[in-house]
Amino acid sequence: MTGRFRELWDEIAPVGRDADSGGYLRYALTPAELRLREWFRAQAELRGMPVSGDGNGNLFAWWGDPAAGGAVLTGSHFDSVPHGGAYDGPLGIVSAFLAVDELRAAGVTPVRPVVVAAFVEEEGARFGVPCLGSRLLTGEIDADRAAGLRDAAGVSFAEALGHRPAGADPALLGRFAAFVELHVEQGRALVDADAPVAVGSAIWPHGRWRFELRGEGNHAGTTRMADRRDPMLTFAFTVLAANKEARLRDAHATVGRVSVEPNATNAIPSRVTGWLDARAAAPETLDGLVEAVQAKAAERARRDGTELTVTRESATPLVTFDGGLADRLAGLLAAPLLPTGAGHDAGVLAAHLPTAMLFVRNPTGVSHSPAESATDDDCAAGVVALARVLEELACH
Ligand code: HGY
Ligand code: MN
Ligand code: MN
Repeated sequence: MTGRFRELWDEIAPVGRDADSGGYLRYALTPAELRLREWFRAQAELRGMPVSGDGNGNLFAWWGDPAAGGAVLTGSHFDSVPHGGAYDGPLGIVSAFLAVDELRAAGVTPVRPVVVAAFVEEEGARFGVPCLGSRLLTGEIDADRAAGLRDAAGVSFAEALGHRPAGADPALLGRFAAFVELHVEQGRALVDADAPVAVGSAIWPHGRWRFELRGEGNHAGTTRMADRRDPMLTFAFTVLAANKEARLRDAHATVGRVSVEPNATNAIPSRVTGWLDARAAAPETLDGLVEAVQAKAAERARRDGTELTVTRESATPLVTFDGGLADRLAGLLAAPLLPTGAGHDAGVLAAHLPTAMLFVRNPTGVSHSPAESATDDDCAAGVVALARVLEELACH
């Protein structure tokens, strides 16, 4: 299996890879991701698996009758964060096709369809809302709101998709009996546990908040410090407050994205916009963290004479995966159960059908970075584990 994994992996590894950073630029519905979607269709065709869409940009390759119910869905996403790792997303799709091959080679014929999915815009790196495809399929985001989301160049999701997204598809969703997403681990728990594969137990509640700070643009050289209303000052304080409040709560807070207007070395900014990514093991901890950061930012804005607007752009509640299914798969695979702070399409679908996750060991533990890694042997172990899970769920 290791050789077959490497052979298939090498087909997509160069797609969207930045030569300088070694990271990936695979934004949803851009040329790199579109090439991966074509690769998906070709792989499905090679296996005689008809591909259908849901009108939202998600793709589904069917092993079995697309009209039949009780299907077992697996797969993940192709899109990446800017200069992201190779495995976050694509590993789940490549592994799904190889797991189908594994079952067929063993002469297994499922009694219900097995479906490989590629969800669109899981990272939210282009249109700002993570898990956009799975939220559309499940009706967790309004199709008109999704249609109007715009990328940095002002292109709307509907324009990129080529049409208004279809939105919720309860009939399609109702044909799935379970969803299993295999994903590279985004941490080092499996390294510490010395295990190649784990079963997901939960996803931390998390969300994204946009902090818009407005002040008075002015000349850097002629404006006295006492006369300034500098939003960068309030923003810098907010970032430090987020860091401190997260540490006090053993939570996670990140400000990794900021935009400055006019963004000139010799001009005091008129506006600074920063995005807070906040996550915590418990909902009340997350709420307390975000409230504290907002309060500190507002208090500092008053001192700086700047104006603050905070907008929640996305939120994912605590996801506890189907306990019966997680325990059953952990027993089947003799694998540990593992919570994660990372969001996934599985976290969205978990509210709509029995859902499980498999994690594959990442020796560096690093993700959303070119340093993300996984060994071919562990990826092969992931495929074998996924094949066993699909057989367990689709053959009985
Ligand atoms: O941000 C996340 O947790 C996921 O990688 N989209
Ligand atoms: Mn990711
Ligand atoms: Mn992912």
